[in-house]
Amino acid sequence: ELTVWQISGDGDGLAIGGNHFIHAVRRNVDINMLLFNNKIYGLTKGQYSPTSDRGAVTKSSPYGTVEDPFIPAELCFGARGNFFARGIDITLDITRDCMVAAARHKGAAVVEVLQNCVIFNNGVHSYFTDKDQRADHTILLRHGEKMLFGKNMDKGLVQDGFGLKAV
Ligand SMILES: Cc1ncc(C[n+]2csc(CCOP(=O)(O)OP(=O)(O)O)c2C)c(N)n1
Ligand SMILES: [Mg+2]
Repeated sequence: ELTVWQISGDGDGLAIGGNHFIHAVRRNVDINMLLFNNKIYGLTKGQYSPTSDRGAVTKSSPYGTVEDPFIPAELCFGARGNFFARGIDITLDITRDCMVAAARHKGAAVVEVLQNCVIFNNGVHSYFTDKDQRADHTILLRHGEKMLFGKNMDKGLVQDGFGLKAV
Protein backbone atom coordinates (compact mmCIF):
# COMPACT_ATOMS: atom_id res chain seq x y z
CA GLU A 1 0.00 0.00 0.00
CA LEU A 2 3.03 2.29 -0.02
CA THR A 3 3.86 4.44 -3.03
CA VAL A 4 7.16 3.43 -4.58
CA TRP A 5 9.58 6.02 -5.97
CA GLN A 6 12.51 5.30 -8.22
CA ILE A 7 14.78 8.29 -8.68
CA SER A 8 17.43 8.48 -11.35
CA GLY A 9 19.31 10.69 -13.75
CA ASP A 10 19.16 10.74 -17.54
CA GLY A 11 22.16 8.41 -17.69
CA ASP A 12 20.91 5.94 -15.08
CA GLY A 13 17.33 6.01 -16.34
CA LEU A 14 17.78 6.04 -20.11
CA ALA A 15 21.19 4.48 -20.82
CA ILE A 16 22.48 2.22 -18.04
CA GLY A 17 18.93 1.37 -16.89
CA GLY A 18 17.17 2.12 -20.16
CA ASN A 19 15.92 -1.44 -20.52
CA HIS A 20 14.38 -1.36 -17.04
CA PHE A 21 12.81 2.01 -17.78
CA ILE A 22 10.97 1.01 -20.95
CA HIS A 23 9.77 -2.33 -19.61
CA ALA A 24 8.59 -0.96 -16.26
CA VAL A 25 6.56 1.54 -18.31
CA ARG A 26 5.34 -1.08 -20.78
CA ARG A 27 4.27 -3.43 -17.99
CA ASN A 28 2.63 -0.50 -16.21
CA VAL A 29 4.22 -1.45 -12.90
CA ASP A 30 2.71 0.74 -10.18
CA ILE A 31 5.79 2.87 -9.48
CA ASN A 32 6.70 6.54 -9.76
CA MET A 33 9.82 7.32 -11.71
CA LEU A 34 11.51 10.65 -11.14
CA LEU A 35 13.91 11.39 -13.97
CA PHE A 36 16.31 14.22 -13.22
CA ASN A 37 17.42 15.29 -16.68
CA ASN A 38 20.55 17.45 -16.73
CA LYS A 39 21.59 16.08 -20.14
CA ILE A 40 24.94 14.87 -18.81
CA TYR A 41 26.54 12.15 -16.69
CA GLY A 42 27.20 14.36 -13.68
CA LEU A 43 28.45 11.97 -11.01
CA THR A 44 31.10 10.48 -13.26
CA LYS A 45 32.23 13.99 -14.16
CA GLY A 46 30.81 15.13 -17.43
CA GLN A 47 30.35 12.49 -20.15
CA TYR A 48 27.51 12.95 -22.67
CA SER A 49 24.28 11.07 -22.02
CA PRO A 50 21.35 9.82 -24.15
CA THR A 51 19.63 13.19 -23.66
CA SER A 52 22.63 15.38 -24.57
CA ASP A 53 21.84 17.58 -27.55
CA ARG A 54 23.48 16.78 -30.87
CA GLY A 55 26.80 18.58 -31.00
CA ALA A 56 27.19 18.77 -27.20
CA VAL A 57 30.86 19.18 -26.29
CA THR A 58 31.62 17.06 -23.22
CA LYS A 59 34.54 15.11 -21.74
CA SER A 60 33.62 12.09 -23.86
CA SER A 61 32.69 14.09 -26.97
CA PRO A 62 35.37 16.78 -27.29
CA TYR A 63 34.37 17.50 -30.90
CA GLY A 64 30.62 17.40 -30.18
CA THR A 65 28.27 14.41 -30.20
CA VAL A 66 27.13 12.98 -33.52
CA GLU A 67 23.91 11.48 -32.14
CA ASP A 68 20.37 12.73 -31.69
CA PRO A 69 19.06 12.49 -28.13
CA PHE A 70 16.11 10.64 -26.66
CA ILE A 71 13.19 12.83 -25.74
CA PRO A 72 11.97 11.25 -22.48
CA ALA A 73 8.28 11.92 -23.12
CA GLU A 74 8.51 10.26 -26.55
CA LEU A 75 10.30 7.29 -25.01
CA CYS A 76 7.65 6.97 -22.30
CA PHE A 77 4.75 7.03 -24.75
CA GLY A 78 6.67 4.87 -27.21
CA ALA A 79 6.86 2.27 -24.43
CA ARG A 80 3.07 2.65 -24.12
CA GLY A 81 3.16 4.64 -20.91
CA ASN A 82 0.04 6.48 -19.87
CA PHE A 83 1.39 9.01 -17.37
CA PHE A 84 4.07 11.56 -18.14
CA ALA A 85 4.63 14.93 -16.52
CA ARG A 86 7.45 17.43 -16.64
CA GLY A 87 8.62 20.16 -14.32
CA ILE A 88 11.70 22.33 -13.94
CA ASP A 89 14.07 22.36 -10.97
CA ILE A 90 13.42 26.06 -10.31
CA THR A 91 9.61 25.77 -10.39
CA LEU A 92 9.17 23.69 -7.28
CA ASP A 93 5.42 24.21 -7.00
CA ILE A 94 4.79 22.75 -10.47
CA THR A 95 7.21 19.89 -9.89
CA ARG A 96 5.48 19.15 -6.59
CA ASP A 97 2.07 19.08 -8.34
CA CYS A 98 3.50 16.66 -10.92
CA MET A 99 4.76 14.39 -8.14
CA VAL A 100 1.42 14.42 -6.34
CA ALA A 101 -0.39 13.57 -9.60
CA ALA A 102 2.11 10.75 -10.22
CA ALA A 103 1.60 9.34 -6.73
CA ARG A 104 -2.17 9.32 -7.27
CA HIS A 105 -1.84 7.60 -10.65
CA LYS A 106 -2.30 3.86 -10.59
CA GLY A 107 0.37 2.32 -12.81
CA ALA A 108 3.74 3.54 -14.01
CA ALA A 109 4.18 7.30 -13.78
CA VAL A 110 7.15 9.17 -15.22
CA VAL A 111 8.02 12.66 -13.98
CA GLU A 112 10.85 14.36 -15.81
CA VAL A 113 12.52 17.26 -14.03
CA LEU A 114 14.66 19.54 -16.18
CA GLN A 115 17.62 20.02 -13.90
CA ASN A 116 20.66 22.21 -14.12
CA CYS A 117 24.14 20.80 -13.47
CA VAL A 118 26.15 23.77 -12.21
CA ILE A 119 29.46 21.94 -12.54
CA PHE A 120 29.32 20.02 -15.85
CA ASN A 121 26.42 21.49 -17.83
CA ASN A 122 25.62 24.89 -16.40
CA GLY A 123 22.66 26.63 -18.05
CA VAL A 124 21.67 23.54 -20.04
CA HIS A 125 17.97 24.40 -19.74
CA SER A 126 18.33 28.18 -19.89
CA TYR A 127 15.93 28.33 -22.86
CA PHE A 128 13.20 27.39 -20.37
CA THR A 129 14.61 28.83 -17.17
CA ASP A 130 16.01 32.28 -18.04
CA LYS A 131 13.84 34.87 -16.35
CA ASP A 132 13.34 37.04 -19.46
CA GLN A 133 12.36 34.15 -21.74
CA ARG A 134 10.65 31.70 -19.41
CA ALA A 135 7.10 32.98 -19.97
CA ASP A 136 7.50 32.76 -23.76
CA HIS A 137 9.13 29.33 -23.81
CA THR A 138 7.02 27.33 -21.35
CA ILE A 139 3.36 26.41 -21.07
CA LEU A 140 1.71 25.32 -17.86
CA LEU A 141 -0.58 22.45 -18.81
CA ARG A 142 -3.49 21.73 -16.53
CA HIS A 143 -6.54 19.64 -17.31
CA GLY A 144 -9.42 21.74 -18.52
CA GLU A 145 -7.40 24.96 -18.69
CA LYS A 146 -6.52 26.87 -21.84
CA MET A 147 -3.00 26.36 -23.15
CA LEU A 148 -2.10 30.04 -23.01
CA PHE A 149 1.37 31.36 -22.33
CA GLY A 150 3.59 34.44 -22.58
CA LYS A 151 4.14 37.38 -20.23
CA ASN A 152 0.56 38.57 -20.78
CA MET A 153 -0.90 35.09 -21.21
CA ASP A 154 -2.01 36.06 -24.71
CA LYS A 155 -0.11 33.49 -26.79
CA GLY A 156 -1.25 30.10 -27.97
CA LEU A 157 -0.23 27.30 -30.31
CA VAL A 158 -1.69 26.38 -33.68
CA GLN A 159 -0.91 23.45 -35.90
CA ASP A 160 1.49 24.29 -38.71
CA GLY A 161 1.89 21.31 -41.04
CA PHE A 162 3.26 18.54 -38.83
CA GLY A 163 4.57 21.04 -36.27
CA LEU A 164 3.29 23.75 -34.00
CA LYS A 165 3.52 27.50 -34.30
CA ALA A 166 3.11 30.15 -31.59
CA VAL A 167 0.58 32.89 -32.38
C1 LIG B 1 25.68 -0.37 -14.02
C2 LIG B 1 26.50 0.86 -13.79
N1 LIG B 1 27.27 1.34 -14.77
C3 LIG B 1 27.99 2.45 -14.58
C4 LIG B 1 27.95 3.10 -13.38
C5 LIG B 1 28.80 4.32 -13.15
N2 LIG B 1 27.99 5.51 -13.03
C6 LIG B 1 27.63 6.03 -11.85
S1 LIG B 1 26.70 7.41 -12.02
C7 LIG B 1 26.80 7.34 -13.72
C8 LIG B 1 26.15 8.36 -14.59
C9 LIG B 1 25.15 9.17 -13.88
O1 LIG B 1 24.53 10.09 -14.76
P1 LIG B 1 23.04 10.47 -14.57
O2 LIG B 1 22.20 9.26 -14.39
O3 LIG B 1 22.66 11.38 -15.68
O4 LIG B 1 23.01 11.24 -13.15
P2 LIG B 1 23.63 12.65 -12.75
O5 LIG B 1 24.92 12.34 -12.04
O6 LIG B 1 23.82 13.46 -13.99
O7 LIG B 1 22.60 13.25 -11.85
C10 LIG B 1 27.55 6.23 -14.11
C11 LIG B 1 27.85 5.92 -15.53
C12 LIG B 1 27.13 2.57 -12.36
N3 LIG B 1 27.00 3.14 -11.17
N4 LIG B 1 26.42 1.44 -12.58
MG1 LIG C 1 22.46 13.40 -15.64
